[in-house]
Amino acid sequence: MNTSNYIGGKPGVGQGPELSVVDPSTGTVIWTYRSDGQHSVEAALDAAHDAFPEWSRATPAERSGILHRLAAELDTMAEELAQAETAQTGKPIRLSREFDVPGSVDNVAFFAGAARHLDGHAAAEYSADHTSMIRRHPVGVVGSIAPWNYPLQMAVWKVLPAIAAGNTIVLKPAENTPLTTLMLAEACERAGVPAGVVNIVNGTGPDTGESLVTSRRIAMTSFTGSTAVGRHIAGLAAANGTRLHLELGGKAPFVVFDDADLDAAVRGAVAASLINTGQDCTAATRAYVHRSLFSEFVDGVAELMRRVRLGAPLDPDTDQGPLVSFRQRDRVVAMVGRAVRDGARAVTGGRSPGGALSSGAYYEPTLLVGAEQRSEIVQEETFGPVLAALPFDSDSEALRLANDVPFGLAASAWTRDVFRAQEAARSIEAGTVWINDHIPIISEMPHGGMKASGYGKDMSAYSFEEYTQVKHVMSDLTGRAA
Ligand code: TXE
Repeated sequence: MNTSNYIGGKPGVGQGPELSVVDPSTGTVIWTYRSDGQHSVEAALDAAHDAFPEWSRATPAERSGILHRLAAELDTMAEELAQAETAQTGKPIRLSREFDVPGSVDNVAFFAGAARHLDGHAAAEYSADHTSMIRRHPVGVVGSIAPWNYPLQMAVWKVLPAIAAGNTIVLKPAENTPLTTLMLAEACERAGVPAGVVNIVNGTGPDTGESLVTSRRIAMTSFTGSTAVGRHIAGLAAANGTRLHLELGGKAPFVVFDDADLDAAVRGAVAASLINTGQDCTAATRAYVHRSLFSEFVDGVAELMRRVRLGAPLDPDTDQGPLVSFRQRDRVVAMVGRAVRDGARAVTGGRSPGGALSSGAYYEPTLLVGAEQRSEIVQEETFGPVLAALPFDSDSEALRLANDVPFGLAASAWTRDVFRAQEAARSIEAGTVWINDHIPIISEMPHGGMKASGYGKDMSAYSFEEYTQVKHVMSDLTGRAA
């Protein structure tokens, strides 16, 4: 039986129910493991608590040195990681090689550097007779849950800021995509991350995930996943009194004003709606286009979408692979079906391809027009290669529609007018607003949402706000204190 967890620096094999990893391009089972649920969570928490005192007192230079070695170790494993990431998710190997793996390595390198910049403030005099020191402490043992869309990057986003700030962590990856997270744990071991600092437990959400987030032995939960599960976890964390960071879904608007560079907007919309087969919480899902450009935009996007090469994930010429699972594909099929029933029209796509690809979880790039603002396809996360285009007549209408959804993770505005761009950046309720681009994601950028997209930040130095707590130390300066 295969490795199912990584606890206290050692791989382990579970005894519980069997779970499998399926290649979504063929439906073939490529890996099985047994989950140990609560048992593995308890063992991982023991290891994380044992490791915490020493790791939290390591100097910034010591932690940073180890994390730099981790970045180098992951870099040497780049091709192996890319192959495994593609095998378990179906994403094109080109994306794994050019985005998932280098993005993860860069994120580790970023936090290796950031680990040396975690200063508090000294010598603040809040009273004439005292001096104060503001210390930053790690929060303790973190219990995190990651999703399946970017398994390695999500694991890195959870683990790195936590351990760079001196915490130890127990991480549960999504049950269908555990492979690269286990490889990350092996890389930690080889890089000299002390045993117990990074622990991985695999299993389902209701079993292993809930055992982790309801444990009184964690100080904090960081969760990335669906809004429904995020809200459930928020309730569990509140009952448990644990700190919480939530990155939930998105429904990013893509606003094209009448002075936009239309070619750039068309190319941008296709790239941003199809990134990772649309299984990206920042993907463009709603294009609001000024009525004067609408039909040209629709024609341009449809034309480029039709040219997208669907194919085997390992083929370097493939632009788009299958969705991560048949369940996810069926979800998209059902959602687009309801949209069409409610009056939308697929200008292109709107179906699974036939022929050789029919045995995989494929779905064609899809452009919808005619959807109502209040309809499900415009309001709810789709997580598939689907873009709905809607016309608007005035700037104020565009900005109102952009904000008229429950989510607020990411958005873009396309215009050559600096004042319009600034107004959009100010008005759109989203954690990230891109101007004349949509999708770049860089380690320095704070990533996180507003509204139903959650709160708190992944990546960037801002993530240390989640993973550290502030302590005030006040000293008498007079020697005359009572
Ligand atoms: O997510 P889940 P699913 C959205 C996207 C997608 C939808 C459903 O719209 O179509 O969610 O995907 C763990 N206690 N996103 O059902 O269930 C689970 O094991 C503790 C957006 O796969 O939220 C996995 O590790 N943990 C998102 C993780 O939660 C639980 C990325 C995410 O799975 C749990 C993924 C429980 N009760 C999906 N139930 C984004 N923000 O990028 C599940 N989990």
